[in-house]
Amino acid sequence: MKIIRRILIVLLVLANGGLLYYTLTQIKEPPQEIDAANVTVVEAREQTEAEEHPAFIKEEYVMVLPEGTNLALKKSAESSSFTEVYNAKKATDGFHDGPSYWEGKGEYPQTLTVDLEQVSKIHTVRLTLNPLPIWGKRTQTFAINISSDGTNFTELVGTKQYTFDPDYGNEVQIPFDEVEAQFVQLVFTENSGAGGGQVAEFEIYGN
Ligand SMILES: [Ca+2]
Repeated sequence: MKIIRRILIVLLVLANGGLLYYTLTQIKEPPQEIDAANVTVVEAREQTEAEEHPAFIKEEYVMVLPEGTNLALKKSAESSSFTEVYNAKKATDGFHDGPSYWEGKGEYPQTLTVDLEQVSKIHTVRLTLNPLPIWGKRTQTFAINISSDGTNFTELVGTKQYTFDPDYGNEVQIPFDEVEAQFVQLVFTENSGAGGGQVAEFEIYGN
C-alpha cells in the first residue's frame, strides 16, 4: 500500500507540474525576434500642449454683428398670436436667453411686427434664439414685409426657410439693399422645433 501511495503522490506532483507549465506557457508568449533592418525609428516631434487631429477640431463660431445700430431694440412689437407668456414684447427687450422670446400660437401664418417709431433706413434683419444647445437646431420659414403706415405692407424678402443652429450662435442674419420703413413684419409659416414661430430677439439694423 505504501508503494501505491507513493506512486499516486508522484503522479499528482507530476500532473500539477504539467498543469503549471501549461498555464505559464499560455500566459507568456515567447519573445519574438526583431530584425533591426526592418525597424523604422520615428522621432516624436516636440509637443508642448494637447493636440487634436484637424478632422476632429470643431470650427469655432465667431459671431459678427451687422453694421450699424439695432433700431428695433426696446421698440414696441405686436404679433398675430402668442403662446403663454411669450408675447411680442419679449422679441425686442434685448435679452436673448431664458424665457425672453416670442412664440406664436395656432394656425400659420403668424406675424411678428416691430414699429421703429419713424421711417428709418434699414439694411439687415437679425433674428436670434436662445444660444444654449438645449435650443436644438431647427428650421423656420418666414417672409419679411415692410410698411410706412403699419397697415399696407409690401414684401421685402420672399418666404424662405432658414436654419437656426446653436453651433452657429442660433442666429440668422438677412441682409438686403437699404430701404426705408417704419414697420417691419415677419410672416412665419413653419418651425421644425415648436408649434409656432419663435424669436428671442428681432433686430433691425440701420446705419
Ligand atoms: Ca428677448
